[in-house]
Amino acid sequence: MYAQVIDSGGKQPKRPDDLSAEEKAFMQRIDANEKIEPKDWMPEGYRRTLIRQIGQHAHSEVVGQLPEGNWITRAPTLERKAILLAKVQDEAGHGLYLYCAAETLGVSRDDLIQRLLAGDMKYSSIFNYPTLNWADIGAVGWLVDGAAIMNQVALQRTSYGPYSRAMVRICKEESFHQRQGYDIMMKMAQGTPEQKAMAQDALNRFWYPSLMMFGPPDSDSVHTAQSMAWKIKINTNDELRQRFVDQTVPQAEYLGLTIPDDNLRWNDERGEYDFTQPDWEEFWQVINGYGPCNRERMDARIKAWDDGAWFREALAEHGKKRAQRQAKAVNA
Ligand code: BYC
Repeated sequence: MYAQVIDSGGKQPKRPDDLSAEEKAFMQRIDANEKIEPKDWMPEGYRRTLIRQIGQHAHSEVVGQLPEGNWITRAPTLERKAILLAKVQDEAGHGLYLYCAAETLGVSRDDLIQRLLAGDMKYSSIFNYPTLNWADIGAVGWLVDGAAIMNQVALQRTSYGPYSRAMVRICKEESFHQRQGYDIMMKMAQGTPEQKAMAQDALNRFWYPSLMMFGPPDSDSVHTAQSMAWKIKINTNDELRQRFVDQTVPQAEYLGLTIPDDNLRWNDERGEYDFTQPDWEEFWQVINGYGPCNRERMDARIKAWDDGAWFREALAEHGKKRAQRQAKAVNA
């Protein structure tokens, strides 16, 4: 059984009879849960899908530094500032692990970055929403990192070795990030009535954008069926979204905050929560460049790339000179 049947609006995997001998051997390895390594044969579509997903994941980590970085200078205490600084640095590190994993597929980091800056590659929709006050930093850690972990824990079992190993390390750090966000929310929720209102307002604004992080409904997902057949994705978008809701509702209750969804209720029969879907029209607008902060985020990344030009040139010159010196020493 090579291809799983999934209710996906998108591309369907090839039927077993249509696979070439190489593709059949590849699918047998996938079905046996073997990891695929960089030098192994892989279908071109598998390579392309990984470059797309890992590249977009890397970009998300790097762009994701912007909404939180915005609050480093305004953190309420020295301790909160140090914690936030460490978290934002971790995100840069996650970007680097992921760019390295993508590079094993034969694409350079520069190329991926150029594709992002040209608007040809995406990054997570969530980072196109603003962080307006300190409670938002709590909500980002709790909900955004919480959603990211839900997705990434599953991705630890992804079929491509370098991506899977990057995920193991990233997940360890993300769970610290999620807890620091929840800790901020707890302080705010137990603070003055004004602070509790700020925490509630942050939850109101970040709830639906967090649900959108898991991607469109399965019925509109272009890539899920093929990505699951290749075990690049382990779960569908809707499965992970449901898990996230089920995990987060009791956490909100513990904080004494209300999830902004009048239809949210436990469904005894299904053993999970019923909830209102996000506004999918808004999701498509945001990923197509028309969210509240898309322009600002891209301008910041373009500026960072341009400002770093002198350093990249100096590094390349230094490398050349070092190689020349080494060649001279060898020939002497
Ligand atoms: N945002 O067929 P589908 C973090 C696109 S960062 C934007 O379901 P797929 C953090 C999708 O790319 C964590 N675009 O796609 C960092 C596709 O368009 P293209 C980020 C989205 O790939 C700093 C189209 O919609 N995590 O933790 O099967 C601070 C159709 O979708 C989104 C990852 O990147 C979206 N939300 O499934 C704090 C996880 N959703 O490419 C925290 C890795 C969909 O055809 N990625 N699209 O033009 C994945 O697991 C999958 O790529 C997704 C989408 C579940 C996101």
